[in-house]
Amino acid sequence: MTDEPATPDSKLTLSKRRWAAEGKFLTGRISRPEAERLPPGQHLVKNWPVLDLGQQPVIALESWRLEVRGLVETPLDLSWTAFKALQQSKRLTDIHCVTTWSRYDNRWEGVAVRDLLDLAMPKPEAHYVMLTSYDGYTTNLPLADFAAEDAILATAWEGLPLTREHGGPMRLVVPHLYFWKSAKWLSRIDLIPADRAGFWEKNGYHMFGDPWREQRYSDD
Ligand SMILES: Nc1nc2c(c(=O)[nH]1)N[C@H]1C(S)=C(S)[C@@H](COP(=O)(O)O)O[C@H]1N2
Ligand SMILES: [Mo]
Repeated sequence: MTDEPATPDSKLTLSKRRWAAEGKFLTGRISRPEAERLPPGQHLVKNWPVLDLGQQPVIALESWRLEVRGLVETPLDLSWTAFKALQQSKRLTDIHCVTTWSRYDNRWEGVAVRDLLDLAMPKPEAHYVMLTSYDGYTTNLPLADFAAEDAILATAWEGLPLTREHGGPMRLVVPHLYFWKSAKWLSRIDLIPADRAGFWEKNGYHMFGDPWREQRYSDD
């Protein structure tokens, strides 16, 4: 947060100051020794498996929208053009899927979650997010983890547009949680006061899903 807004008491400044004061958005910043890079019970793959509910929606860029709603100062309803006009960022991250495969060093491009949240400005009572996708998929996570420094709304992988099977035109990537939290074909982000279960979370998966604590199922 090096860019200081011109007006010192703008809503943006207030919002950022509040996040800093609450220590928000810090929990996802993780640097681990190389020996702990692979979470317990995981094995490395070189390919990139496809996993979803079996229905891969076709979304024309002209009709694509991303909505940010709920406990925010500024609800957003972005077209593809508006989304691509936002600050573009790159991230290099690992993937850890609950089905035990991990994949190192994925190069993503897109919009950093933090940059989107800076526009929407979460209210103080926003503590969780519910994500909804074009295939009807939902998943939940704490706002602080959604806003992790390396979380990105990705439109490209390894320099190429994200393919439809992997969630194109845009998917979320939250590297420090199991990959089921990384919604493909994301269409809507709801900021909510308390945790609610998404699709897999209702079906026995863990509410948080930390790979290093092997939080695979709700009783783990
Ligand atoms: N919209 C949507 N997102 C989704 C899913 C899904 O079924 N629908 N599956 C999740 C699961 S369980 C995993 S492991 C990853 C798989 O992403 P990939 O197919 O790109 O490997 O997407 C996650 N995001
Ligand atoms: Mo998964």
